[in-house]
Parts: sequence; C-alpha cells; structure tokens
Amino acid sequence: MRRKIKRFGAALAAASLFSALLINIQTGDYARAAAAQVEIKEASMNGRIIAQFGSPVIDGRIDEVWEKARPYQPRHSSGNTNASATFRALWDDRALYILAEVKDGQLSTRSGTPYMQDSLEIFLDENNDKTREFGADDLHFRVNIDNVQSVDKGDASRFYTAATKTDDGYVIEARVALKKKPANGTVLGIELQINDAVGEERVGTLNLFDSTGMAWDDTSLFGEIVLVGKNARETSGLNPYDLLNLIKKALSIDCSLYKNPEVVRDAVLQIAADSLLGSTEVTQQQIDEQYAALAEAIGALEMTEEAANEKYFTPLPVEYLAESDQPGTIETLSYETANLDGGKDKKRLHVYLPHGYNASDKGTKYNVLYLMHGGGENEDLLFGGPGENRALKKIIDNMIARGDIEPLIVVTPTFYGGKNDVALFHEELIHDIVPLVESKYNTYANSASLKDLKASRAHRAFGGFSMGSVTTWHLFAKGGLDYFKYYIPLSGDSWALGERSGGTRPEETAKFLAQVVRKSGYKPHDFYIFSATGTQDIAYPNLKPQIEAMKQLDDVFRYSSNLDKGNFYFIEAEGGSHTWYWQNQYIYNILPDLFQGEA
Ligand code: FER
Repeated sequence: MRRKIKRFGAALAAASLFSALLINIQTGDYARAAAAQVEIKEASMNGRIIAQFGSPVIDGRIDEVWEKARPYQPRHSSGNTNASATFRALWDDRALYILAEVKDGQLSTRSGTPYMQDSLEIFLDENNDKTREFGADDLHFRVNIDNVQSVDKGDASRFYTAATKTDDGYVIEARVALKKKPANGTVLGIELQINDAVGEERVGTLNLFDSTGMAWDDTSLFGEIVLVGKNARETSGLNPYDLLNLIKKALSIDCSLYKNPEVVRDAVLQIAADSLLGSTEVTQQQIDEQYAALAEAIGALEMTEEAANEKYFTPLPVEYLAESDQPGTIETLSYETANLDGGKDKKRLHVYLPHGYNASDKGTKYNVLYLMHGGGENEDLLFGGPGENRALKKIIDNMIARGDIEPLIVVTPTFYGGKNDVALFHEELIHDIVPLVESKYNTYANSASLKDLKASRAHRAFGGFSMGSVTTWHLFAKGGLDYFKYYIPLSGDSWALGERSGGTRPEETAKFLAQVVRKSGYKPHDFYIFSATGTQDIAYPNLKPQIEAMKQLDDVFRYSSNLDKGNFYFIEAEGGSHTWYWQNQYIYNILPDLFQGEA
C-alpha cells in the first residue's frame, strides 16, 4: 500500500516566498551594456545564432535586457501548425538564457506525453563536439505553457523556467546553467523547438535549425550559438536559481520516507526567516551559503526501514559517459542457428570484454550478462562493433574502472533471424549462444555441456529492453532458471499468457510465473529479478500491474532492494521514457546488484 505523501509545501506557504524573492534581483545598466555590444556580420551566421551578454530575471516577464538580443525565427516547420515563434538568447558567466515568444491561437497540455503539449524544447551540446549520441555535456530539456518541465537528457537542477500566457500565445523564459564558464567567442551546439499541440495531439513543430525531427537522438543535427558582447566592466546578475531549484526539491521530498524530515523542514524555514532573497542587499555569497546549508540538511536525511526496502532510481552521473582511460574491447562472433524452415541462419552477436581481459589467463573467470535490444533494433545497437565506443560501453568501462562492479563480459545478441520469435529465443540462447560464448571466453562454465552450464548458472544474467524484456520473461518461464540466476526485464511486461498479458492479466501472469518457480524447485534465494521502467514509459502501464501482482505472491517473489532479504525489486524512474537513454541508467543502477554473494 502506498502511503499518503506528505510534503512540506502546505506548511510553508512556499508561493509567497517564491514571488518575493525574484522582485529585486536585477542586473546593472542595460543601456551601457547594449551600447557595447559586438556587431556580428550577418553573412557569417549561416547555421548560427548569437547570444549577447546579459542576465535577465527569469520570471515570465520580458525585461529590458532582452532588447539587446537579436530575434530569430525558426527555419523549419513540420506538420500542420499555424503557430509562429521568435527566439532570443542571452548569456552570462554561469548560464545561457532563452526567450521564446510564441503566437499560437490554441493552447493545450491535454496529452499525457510531454512533447505533445504546447511547449519549448532546448537541446544543448555544450562542448559542441556534435556526437551522435548524447554525452556528458549534452542536454535536452522541455517546458510547457504551464511551466511544467520535463527532462529528456541532462541534470534537471540546471534548468530554471517561467511561462506566461498572452492574448495570442505564450512566453517562456528559460535558464540553462552551463558547466564550463563561457567567454566571448564561445560556441555551443544548440537546437530550439516549439511543439504545437491541439487537443491531445501534437500537430506540428517549429525548429530553429533541424529539419529532420531527430535532434532528440543526434546532437550533430543541432546548429550553433556564438556568445558575444561581454566587455570588461560587465558582470553577471545574481544567481538565485540554483537555490530556488533546491528549495523546490526540498518541498517535494516525501517526508514519510525519512526518520528525520524535520532537518530539511527547519533548513527551509530558516531560509524563509532570513528572507534574504527578497532583499535588495542580498549577495551571491549569502545565497550560496543558504544553498550549502539546505544541501547539507538534505544529505542528512535518514530513511525509515520500510522506505529503505524500496529500490530508488539514481540518475547516471554524467562522468560515466566520458571516455574511460581503461576501455574494454568489442568483438563480433558469427554462428549458425536453426530457423523454422528446417534450415540454418547465419547470425552475429557482439561481446564486450573488460579492460585487462587476457585470453591466456584461464584462471581469471568472468561473469556474463546477456543483453537484448528492443523491437526494430538489432545486435549492433548497443555496442556497434569493434572499435566503437557507445554510451553503454563507456558506462560499463567507467563502472569497472571505479570499482563499482567487478569486470564482466557483456553479450548483445538479437532475437531476429533464426526462429525469429521472442518466445523461442531461449532455445537459441541456451543451445547455441551460451555454449559459443562461454567456451570461447574465460567464464565460470567449465565446458559448453548443459551440465556445466547449469553448474555455472550463478554467474550468468539475462536482461533486455521492451521486446528484449518480453524475451527475458519468456526465458524465465521456459527453463531459463536452470541456466540463469539473474533477470533484468526493462520496460516490458511478460507475454507468457499472450501479447501484453502482464498488463492486461497481471494476476494470472504473476501466478503463472510463480508456478513456474514452484515447479522448478528453485527457492527464493536461488534467483533474482531486477526490473525497471519509467513513469513516462509506454510500457509502464503493462509492467507496473504485473510487478504489483508478483509482490502479492511473496512465497516466491520477495520484494526488497536488500538482496539478503529479497529476490526482486522494481525501479520506477520519475519521467523515464521508452528509450535507451533511460534503460542505460537502469542498467547503471542494477549492475552493482548482479552476481552478489558468489565467491
Ligand atoms: C511492453 C512490452 C513490449 C510494451 C511494448 C513492448 C507498450 C514492445 C513493443 C514493440 O516493440 O513493438 O509492455 O508496452
């Protein structure tokens, strides 16, 4: 049973605090600054926009300082939109500021999908390295006309926004904190997008640079923004936004999860009592001190025992997307497997070998994780091939290098080809793939015989995303328990009793899965299921009821994040969507729990 969530908000009258504090935060002499602005030649600006130096107050009103910033119209429109928009940009020593003035006669946030609501999206490639995948420096934020934010990629605490509706549309002011202090001439990769919603549908988009609609997946599609116009006398305005975001976070903390919620309440009350933010005298140092005090209070929270039983989502620290100086390698194996026509198909899979793997060192053995892609994807998706260094590889490299996990082997096969059916993939896995991989590499399997594969089951895990999750549940239900101790079903339900049965018939599906375990003779401590999805994931409504039904069958499925107490947990990431960006983070959360308790 979910407890009622109590928040600090009511007790605090937070709204008055918020409104008071922004009034007096103003920056210097705009006229002087405007006179000093650098002129940039129009001709050199193809694919680029410029941002002038200045610190607007982010409150949804258009300050005078915005007059310095040149207006830009989106170059591309898709779909059937009547909306139009003007973007402007400013920057200071800490942040990039975007103003979007949108003309749109029909405003709607009725869709449950954030990008199908009237909204502004900001894509930023801070070091402008134009990688395909989003890396440590890249972000993708969204804010709708009601100032509700959604974060597709990046750290939400870097984003501060205000939204105002107008007679003929809306205005959004947004601040994105920069990680590296910028200077005149700094070039950032950027894309800006307006989503135009009518009712529950997105009818079109307006884009500043990208005509493909794929900027969410590929930072090389962004344009560029050049930062100019800072002269020697100019200073940045105050930054109350990090503190405001931290107060917002503090106010949203679920008190019932902690033994000592009063430490945070008292820290917030202290900030309110100081009422520094509303004063004209406030200094950045005072704001920073308040930030530090509140951050310390949040750090001092202690979970209740019941709350500690839950497994919580930890966002991937961006450093894990940096290239590791101890990289593993990717190898590709080819093999043949039976198809349904009585013949054989030639297939491939990729193998991640950790840094330091030495084929001739037979004494050092490695655990193996098999990881399956989703529908429409293939064996190349996660690791590419030899020489490639995609996001998941970097994450695993860094986790191993930092000692978060022991070095392991990761295998990425495909359910396409062969019997070409997720419900039959387990046959190919157990009879072709595991023997191939584990007799070639230094694993805990003494030979490729089924007997030796069973004996080494504690050193083997299988997981997958979406249809790969469906594959994982099928493996679990169809004899996989003999060969695999660990299961990682991500953002996909069990189709054991038919398509999406975990979602449509959760109790029956859970009973079926429990019965499989009871019949197998394996006890609760003999297997582990680490499942995850996000609240914005299309599979959430399918997986969640199945997990809840499984929790009820606690002779088999013992729910706990503590692996000594239970064998099964479910991570629910707030805002997580049906993309590998999120699945990679679930894998980051789950990997340290694999192969635990095995010598
Ligand atoms: C789910 C399991 C799998 C789900 C979707 C899928 C929407 C995959 C579908 C596809 O790739 O076609 O629970 O929920």
